[in-house]
Amino acid sequence: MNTKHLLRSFVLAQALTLAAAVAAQAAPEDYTFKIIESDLHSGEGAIISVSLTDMRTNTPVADAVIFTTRLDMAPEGMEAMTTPVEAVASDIPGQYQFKADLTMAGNWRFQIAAKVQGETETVQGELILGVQK
Ligand SMILES: [Cu+2]
Repeated sequence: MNTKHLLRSFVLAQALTLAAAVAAQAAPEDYTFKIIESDLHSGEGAIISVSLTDMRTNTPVADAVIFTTRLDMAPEGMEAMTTPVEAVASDIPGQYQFKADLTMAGNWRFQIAAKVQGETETVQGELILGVQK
């Protein structure tokens, strides 16, 4: 093997390493939000528990920074009917809790946007909460 050949295989190896690194990088689709507590009733101060999971490894994602939430009744044709959402501390890694006044029974849409460590893009979730009387 001459020097030219050696250099060429070195460059190729570098390119392959780079391609592997890019493929291993996380994408927002790798994460999923899910409702934990499904027995929700209308009223003040309802607690909504949500889990965030890395689907590649099926592990909970702790320390995500939730920076936007919106809770409205869009599934019932009442998109303008919103209610404020307050983040509440959670002791369980990968679980996020929120407090809201669910002023009406029916289906609510909960939108979440989060920053996850190591993920440059925003991770977004849209969940439907079935709220009973
Ligand atoms: Cu409503």
